[in-house]
Amino acid sequence: MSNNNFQELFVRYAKNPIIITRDLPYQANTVFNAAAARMEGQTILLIRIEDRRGISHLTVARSRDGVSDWQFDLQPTFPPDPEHYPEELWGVEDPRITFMEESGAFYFTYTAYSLDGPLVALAKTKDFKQFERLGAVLLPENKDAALFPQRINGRWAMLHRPVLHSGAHIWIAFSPDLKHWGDHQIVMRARTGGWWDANKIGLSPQPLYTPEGWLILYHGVRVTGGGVIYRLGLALLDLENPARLLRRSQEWIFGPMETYEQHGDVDNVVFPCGWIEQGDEVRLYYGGADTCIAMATAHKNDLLEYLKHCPEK
Ligand code: BMA
Repeated sequence: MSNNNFQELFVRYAKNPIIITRDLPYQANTVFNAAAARMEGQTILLIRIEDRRGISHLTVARSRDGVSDWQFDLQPTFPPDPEHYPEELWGVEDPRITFMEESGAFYFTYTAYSLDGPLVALAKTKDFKQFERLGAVLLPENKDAALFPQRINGRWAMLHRPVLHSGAHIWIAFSPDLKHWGDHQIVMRARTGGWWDANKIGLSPQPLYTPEGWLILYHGVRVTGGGVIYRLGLALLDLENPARLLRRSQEWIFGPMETYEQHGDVDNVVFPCGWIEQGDEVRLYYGGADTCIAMATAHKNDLLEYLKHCPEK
């Protein structure tokens, strides 16, 4: 008998991928990396669509059950606006939504692809119909940012991922007003050498509150002779001081295994930008091979239990 029946923490939805380019109401190159939120009994995905020029925009998709019958906005919901925001010259990408309890509004970070490289921009909405831009908040080269849902010791906090001489690591920044960010500190470094998360890591979806700490899912980018592989690991940050890393998985817990994750515009990529909680279940929405959107579920308690057995840091 095979003993090869390891239980995965995240279980793929049987009918993945849940959204492909042909589902869209207009022509495009690909649909992928989507942010996720729940609003008025619906799952909202803010999906990244790359048009046939190569420029990305964001479009809203709504579904009651979060896996089928998606209603798409008929035109790009959040197109780049380089006339007023020059940093959006080559598109807007990879949003991460955080519902801010204090203002009852959804804020989302996104990557603005500027002439000088990708940078972190911020926008706000209450209904996913009208949007207010807060502009560029962090200089290039920086991406993979997401806000925490509440003030921490009086200040807003955001994880982000600048690219530096030593590699690409996850940092934290603080702000009194969501506009001006400072007090930058490294939270988690990319490992080195042969590790799956050597040299380049980045935050995946927004941080999730748990009584035991902020639950973090991050991607590691392994460079191989055959190209790069994007895989995911877990970490836990201190609730009161999220600059403090409590636990970090050694092994990756989710990686490209299915055809729709292994083959596409960019092979071997799983890239989540959003997850939502429904009871104890966490639903993870991720881009597969930069070409489709897929979903996988896990139990929050299983993720925390797994982390308890991971080393401190
Ligand atoms: C990253 C981002 C993601 C993309 C990934 C794999 O740097 O650009 O949007 O999914 O690369 O191509």
